Amino acid sequence: MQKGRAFLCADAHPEEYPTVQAVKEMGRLLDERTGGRLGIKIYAGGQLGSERDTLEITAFGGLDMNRVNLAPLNAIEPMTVIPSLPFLFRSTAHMRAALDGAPGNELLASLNRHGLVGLCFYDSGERCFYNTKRPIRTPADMTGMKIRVQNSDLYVAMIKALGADATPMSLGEVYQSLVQGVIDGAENNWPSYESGRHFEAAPYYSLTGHVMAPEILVMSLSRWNRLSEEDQQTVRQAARDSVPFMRELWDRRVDGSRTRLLAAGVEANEVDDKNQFIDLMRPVWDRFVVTQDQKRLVAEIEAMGGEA
Ligand code: GTR
Repeated sequence: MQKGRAFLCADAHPEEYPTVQAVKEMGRLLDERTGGRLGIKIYAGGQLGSERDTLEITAFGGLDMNRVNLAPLNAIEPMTVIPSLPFLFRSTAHMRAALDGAPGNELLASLNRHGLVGLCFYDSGERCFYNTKRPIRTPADMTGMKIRVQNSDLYVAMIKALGADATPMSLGEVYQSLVQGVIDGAENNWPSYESGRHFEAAPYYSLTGHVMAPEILVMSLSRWNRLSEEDQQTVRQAARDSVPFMRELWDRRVDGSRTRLLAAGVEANEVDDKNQFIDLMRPVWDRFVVTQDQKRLVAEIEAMGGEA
């Protein structure tokens, strides 16, 4: 069968990162299931630009696919703030149940009105604070700290609620900014903290686990509309089938990153009382959950079981 042009996909992470490997697996499945007619070529390591920029290009049809975090979508589609709300998910099982179920499907579909097709969610674990100065045990330890956040008003509000200063910037700028003291810290999961080498400059990792927002794989709606219905089904199914593959890689990678970083001298600490963080951060929900649809979806997710 004739080989078609592979879908071009961007990812901010390096080649070996689980998100990149998962999209490659999806490409392998597409290739296998269409006799080589469909496939994916992935540009890893942020070589095509920041998540915010590549998302815009994808929405305009200049790029076929993009694997991003939900944060840069927050300004585009208000429903995407929901899985990013601090302390929404009670556990990994709860997060997975919500995203695999009706709430996840509704969120994926909400992107259609913005020139994007949501294909699937990938895990991103728990985001925690890390910094160059000291262990964060209480919110007071963060007073006045300059914390890098993703380009999302919700994240800016979360940091302000803790009494720290938020500095939005793209992932690619974080390492240099930590080294040069432009920022004091940032927040992310263990694998990103490792792969960006942020731990070298910011060795204090404090286990706040304040956000469990997933990653998302999106496709350009204009590219999608040029596929036959059968190919659309094949693409959707291959994306879905790459999720369990990713979760397995992810769980192993979180353990691996944690073990390697602790051995490399990272000082990880539990916070004194998570409720102090919850009490300060939870009120930002009221500012970002305003529409009836958002409120309904939050209630739906909160009512779900899934805590294993
Ligand atoms: C990572 C995520 C990236 C990016 C990054 C960031 O956890 O996988 O897509 O959003 O965080 O903080 O910019």
